[in-house]
Amino acid sequence: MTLNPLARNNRPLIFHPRSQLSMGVCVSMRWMWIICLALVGLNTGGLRADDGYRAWLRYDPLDQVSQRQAWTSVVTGLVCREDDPSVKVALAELQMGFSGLLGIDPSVRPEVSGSGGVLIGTIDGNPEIAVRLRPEDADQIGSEGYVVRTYSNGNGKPLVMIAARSGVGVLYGAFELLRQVQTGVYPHGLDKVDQPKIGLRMLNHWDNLNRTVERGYAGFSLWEWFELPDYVSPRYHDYARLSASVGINATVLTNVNANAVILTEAYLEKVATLADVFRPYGIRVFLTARFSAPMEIGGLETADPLDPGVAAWWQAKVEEIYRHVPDFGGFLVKANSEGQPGPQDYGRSHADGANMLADALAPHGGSVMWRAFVYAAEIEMDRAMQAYAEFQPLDGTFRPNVFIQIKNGAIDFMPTEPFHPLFGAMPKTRQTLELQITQEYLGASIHLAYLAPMWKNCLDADTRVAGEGTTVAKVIAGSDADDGYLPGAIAGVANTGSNRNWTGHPMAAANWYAFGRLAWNPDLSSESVAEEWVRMTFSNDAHVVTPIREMLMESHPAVVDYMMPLGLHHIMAWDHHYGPGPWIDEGRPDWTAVYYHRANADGIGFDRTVSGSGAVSQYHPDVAGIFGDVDACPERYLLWFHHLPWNHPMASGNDLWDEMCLRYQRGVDTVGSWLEVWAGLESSIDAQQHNHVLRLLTRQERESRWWRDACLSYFQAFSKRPLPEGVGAPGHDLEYYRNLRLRYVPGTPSEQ
Ligand code: GCW
Repeated sequence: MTLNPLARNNRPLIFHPRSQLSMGVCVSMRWMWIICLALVGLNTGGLRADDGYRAWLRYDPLDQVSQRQAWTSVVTGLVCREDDPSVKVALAELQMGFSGLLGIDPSVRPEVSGSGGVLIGTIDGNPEIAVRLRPEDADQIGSEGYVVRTYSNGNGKPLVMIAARSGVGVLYGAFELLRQVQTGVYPHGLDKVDQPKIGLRMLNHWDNLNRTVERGYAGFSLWEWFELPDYVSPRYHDYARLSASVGINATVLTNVNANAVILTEAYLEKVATLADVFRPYGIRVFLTARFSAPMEIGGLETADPLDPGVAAWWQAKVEEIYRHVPDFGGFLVKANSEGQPGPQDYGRSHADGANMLADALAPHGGSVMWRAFVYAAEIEMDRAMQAYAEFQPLDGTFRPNVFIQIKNGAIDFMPTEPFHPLFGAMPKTRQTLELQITQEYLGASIHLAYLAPMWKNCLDADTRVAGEGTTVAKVIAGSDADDGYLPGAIAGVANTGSNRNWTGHPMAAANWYAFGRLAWNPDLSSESVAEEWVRMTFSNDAHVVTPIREMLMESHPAVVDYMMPLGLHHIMAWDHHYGPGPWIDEGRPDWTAVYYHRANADGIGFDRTVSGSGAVSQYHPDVAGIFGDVDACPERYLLWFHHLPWNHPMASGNDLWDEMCLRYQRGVDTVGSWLEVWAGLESSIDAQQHNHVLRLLTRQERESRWWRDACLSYFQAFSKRPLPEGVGAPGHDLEYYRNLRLRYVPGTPSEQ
């Protein structure tokens, strides 16, 4: 079999990011490689121009000569005899990767020979693989996992094998092998057997059909709906490659604030084209379903889920979708939330609505992701308690193909939030953890905030619901055990857009990367994931890896410090959510800031203990005991659960007011310290990337002071206390900060 990925139509441009050269003009890989090496050797920074398009799949020549030689002597060819579409893209990726990393153009041959090489394929598709596997391997790789192992090939020439049960497992194995090479590993002794811990690993795009992206900060939507289905942008392939490289296996193309037009025939043809591109990469397409679609595009008088005509309409619609997309994943639904239509419009329950759609999808193998993000201003109950109150009693009433999709916390993707009490509290229902990769409340694509540590706080949180160790990660992963949780899913609201570098902030790509890696294995540490990303994106040089990894690790705590320390939440500006707005007190109460911080002359914080709103009682008693006890409550959630006097003594020895001020200052100082660190990397990082990040960090430092000054000026009016020593004085009075008005912040729905 010959497979030349460079000759395919619509091939991504990814291999030549430095220029706009298409694959067609890439005649001599060897020459290009030599030129690349020369440029790296010159190391003048200015000569190189990396626009970030390749993200972490850069495949630049390995800088360690001994490592390059070691791999070059192993990759003497690619051994593959399968025609499976996923195996083919794996092969193409390996060719592309090795061409770039090693400067070789390995040929493909059908059989293992004495000269070593990389053997790639499925267990059933190639007997040469089956004979090499260890008996225990097959049990450890499931349907999507892989074995990546180096064997001695008898005559001293090592053979690397990538084996899996499925084509997509082979693809994941290929990406794993390339990751190993990219991060500085040598071939000798390589032995990795792995499979994902969570079955469904999804991106959720909040992309509108006019290509604006709700809370999207990296340009317009990736999906060029008007050009589709005729023109198929090469970016779709590269999106799929990048996503598959971290194990993402599903994507919801459209905004949860849904438009029924996506379900019309003309759009389904476009969706089918995207699904065709994504399929070989193991990515299934889902769509958002607007609950009132039967009325809006179906001409029905009602969307009542118990109306047989409505159910029949959805059934027919689903059949139509499957004619276009045979492996369609299903629907994601935001119903009766923030003005979206839903079953409650007809006096029906969330289960009635979800089950009606689930019944339509079940015969085709599709699922419903039904969001639990519901709250209403008319309800007196603490907003943090409303989703639990609505959904928990419905446990056991949902069809097996319904997943309840729950945000990591009970309010809304705040900079820090305790885990949502629904996790583990619905043992008869599949649950999806929804994280936000896009930085709606964390500085959009302007501020550096590496989110893995925040996500880990949720994934590792011990719900205790089924005994100690019942972490959120375990709940959503589920198990086959009879008394175990049903396998669930994980979803991340995407931070990608039409910007050349995908995510706006060059460092925000780390969040796309980390989401996938943690979805694959929530047990990975944030730090190890950060390190992988830095190595793949920038360099294996310790002088680059260590400082950038440290910056990443410091970033989320720093942003929390200068925005909303000690469990403060929802004190951001109205509507666009970008800057500070602790003074917001108009409009529906649960959209104000004062509802949440409750600052007054006595103190600050939301009392959610049993003597307050009682929200702690929605957790397992052990957890409620911790959160509800002011002395046991982790400080990062203190004001989430407690209203405390300004002079409340803190662990540091400071009182609450001083501690709060010092946290704001600490955040500012941390960002300030990065400016120096980053400046020191100038000669080691591509000039374009370096300058872009430098500009953003400079703005972040300025805006961290804006947050500090605006919030402390506001809270000081209640505390009536001076700023402690070491805390910078605000440059303006409170009125100035209150009157600052930002216009046209990207991603703001009211301005789109
Ligand atoms: O965080 C809020 C956002 C809305 C979003 C909503 C949701 C898609 O401000 O823009 O709408 O959450 O998650 O549904």
